[in-house]
Amino acid sequence: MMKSTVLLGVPVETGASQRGCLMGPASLRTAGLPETLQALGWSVEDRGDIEIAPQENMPHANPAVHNLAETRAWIAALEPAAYEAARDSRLPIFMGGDHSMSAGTVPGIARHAAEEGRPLFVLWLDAHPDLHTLDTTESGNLHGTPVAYFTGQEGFEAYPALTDSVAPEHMCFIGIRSVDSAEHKRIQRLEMDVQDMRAIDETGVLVPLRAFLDRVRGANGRLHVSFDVDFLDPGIAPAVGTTVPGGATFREAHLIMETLGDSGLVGSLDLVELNPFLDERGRTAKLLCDLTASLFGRRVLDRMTRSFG
Ligand code: B3U
Ligand code: MN
Ligand code: MN
Repeated sequence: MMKSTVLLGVPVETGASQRGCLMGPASLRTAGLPETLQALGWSVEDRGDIEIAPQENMPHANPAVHNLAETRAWIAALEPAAYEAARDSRLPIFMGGDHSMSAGTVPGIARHAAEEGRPLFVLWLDAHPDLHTLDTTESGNLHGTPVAYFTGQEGFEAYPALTDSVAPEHMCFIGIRSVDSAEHKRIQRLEMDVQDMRAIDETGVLVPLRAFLDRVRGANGRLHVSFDVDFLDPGIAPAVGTTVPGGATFREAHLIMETLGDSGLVGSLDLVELNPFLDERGRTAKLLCDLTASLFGRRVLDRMTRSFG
């Protein structure tokens, strides 16, 4: 199990506002993700891409909601696949694909964590909190719903029944800078740990990150990291359909990934919302690959840490 990873491609784009995330897994492979991890001493098992069968249209009371049947099918396919990837490797990577896929990967990881008797914590690196229910989403783009679903909020009768949820107090969001009013109310009601860009400007990224990692360690928790490309500033990561100005810098992002790697607490990773159709000569895919390398132990110089044995 030591330094073993399973890669799983999730070519889903029906949750996003624009097409193109379908090509995300291929782009990450082309950027050399498997070889990069191997060069860092990891054994890599690429399980290829998950597929779902064609779906019949499934209407919803909220007329904005679209591609509901596809999302439901992706969740149903991903929950067991994520569970198995976590059971079989130290740190599986789910290569998206739009962020609706986390409605499948996180519950699968949560089931595995529950079997281990450990609470699951989730770090959400994103411009958006993705905290809509099917009733509150205005765009109807279902990549805006995974967190509300896997934290067990009401209004998800149309999604598969949730076996294992994530406690709202086990969430931490960093990079948030685009919040709809229904999401804002939910953040306040659930008292979630949400670090917006102002917080990062005031304290730097390490203060909230270390506080969260201390909570995970203190609870003997397992940590899932969900990395949305729009967490990054559009100037360094153009390949995403929902760019929001003022994102994380190159150095902030690497520092976060290095700190996460040093902690030894991360048990699984989503790389989501990469839209290669919008990329410039592969630069966003390559950046994601390098950020993943930082999480998996690549360092410029050694430090007194030993995260992966
Ligand atoms: N909250 C908006 C915008 C959004 C963009 N990307 C995500 N959300 N994940 C919405 O459409 O739900
Ligand atoms: Mn997102
Ligand atoms: Mn986002």
